Amino acid sequence: MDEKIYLALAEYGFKKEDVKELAPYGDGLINNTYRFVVNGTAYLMQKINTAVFKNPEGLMDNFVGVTEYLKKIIIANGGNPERDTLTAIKTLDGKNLVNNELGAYRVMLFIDAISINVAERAEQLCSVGACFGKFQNMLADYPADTLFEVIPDFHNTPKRFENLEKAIKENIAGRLDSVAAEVEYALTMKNRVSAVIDGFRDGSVPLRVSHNDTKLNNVLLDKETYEGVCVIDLDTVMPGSYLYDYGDALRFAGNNTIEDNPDLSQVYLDFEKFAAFTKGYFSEVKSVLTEREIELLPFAVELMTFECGIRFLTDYLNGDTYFKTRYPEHNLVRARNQFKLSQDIDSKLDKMASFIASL
Ligand code: ADP
Ligand code: GN1
Ligand code: MG
Repeated sequence: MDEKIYLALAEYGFKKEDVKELAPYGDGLINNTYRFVVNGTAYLMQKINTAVFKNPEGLMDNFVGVTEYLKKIIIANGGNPERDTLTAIKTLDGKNLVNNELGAYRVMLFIDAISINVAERAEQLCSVGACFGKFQNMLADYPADTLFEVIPDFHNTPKRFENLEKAIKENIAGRLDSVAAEVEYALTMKNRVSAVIDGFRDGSVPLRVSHNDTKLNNVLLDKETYEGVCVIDLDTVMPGSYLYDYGDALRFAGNNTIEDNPDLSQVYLDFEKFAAFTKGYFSEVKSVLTEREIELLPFAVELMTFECGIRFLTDYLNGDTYFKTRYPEHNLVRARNQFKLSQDIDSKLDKMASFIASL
């Protein structure tokens, strides 16, 4: 194990000889996560990816601000504040992270629950949808102006589109010739990418505190019941839109398969999964959504899927500098998968809207 991790752990008062079972954990695409045990208590240490998160102090201020706010609500509702949300551990000198020549590291309590990448049964997603809906509910009155904007324009799809156009023009990694079909499809979407941003501008879509990274593996599930326990990976909590969270969640959990399956015949929106998630989600947020938000829900799923596709494609063209990859074509495989999915969603928009209306 990297000696730097032990040095960072020492800043928390954890001596190397007391640290047991230290091993990499989880499969996020951004941070490096390790689980370890000290005196019978399990923790996670994360090395924060500072190429992505340029201000880890601001990020951790958000993390602590949001989790302390959530804990108050959880306690008031009779929940468990150390299981129903994350808990950051402070360093010996009272800081929320270690940030020095070793890198940026945080430690939090390990929650004894699991995360999955594909739901085996559609019904499991009802509780996941409710978990995300509840998260939005609990943060509805959070003072948004105190949140540091961790990654500006994170879900500004027109900006993401500009980044793709720049990557096409620059062709840094010399891969443009191999992605002609993907680029052709992406360009056909140009005039549809501003739906949410336009809503912010004309006031029909409210700016809300949102999570912004609502992948299925960013929610912990009870090991036995598969009920949603809590929403994790709070790095991107920022002012945004509920449409981002709903759309991104279904981009990932609504897919019949994982986001990097190269077999495109398996990639499609599983309508049962969509319906189960939406039902759970609606049970929590139905009364707070505006008419325009409800109207845009189906398209938000397509938009977030397309956006993720162009982010993978952009990273492929730029030489794989953002997302973790395990093989050279990994980002391209992901982009193709997301594009197949967004096209499939496009063909189901009416059916999705009818289902939402039925709720
Ligand atoms: P990334 O930004 O790289 O996705 P995450 O914060 O999502 O990092 O963590 C990666 C994985 O580690 C999660 O998908 C989840 O499986 C697991 N995980 C994260 N935090 C906890 C926690 N407090 N308790 C248990 N598991 C966790
Ligand atoms: C990243 O951090 P992780 O693995 O939960 C990314 C998301 C993408 C996702 C695609 C900060 O999520 O925006 O949708 O990969 N997070 C960041 O799998 O860029
Ligand atoms: Mg994650």
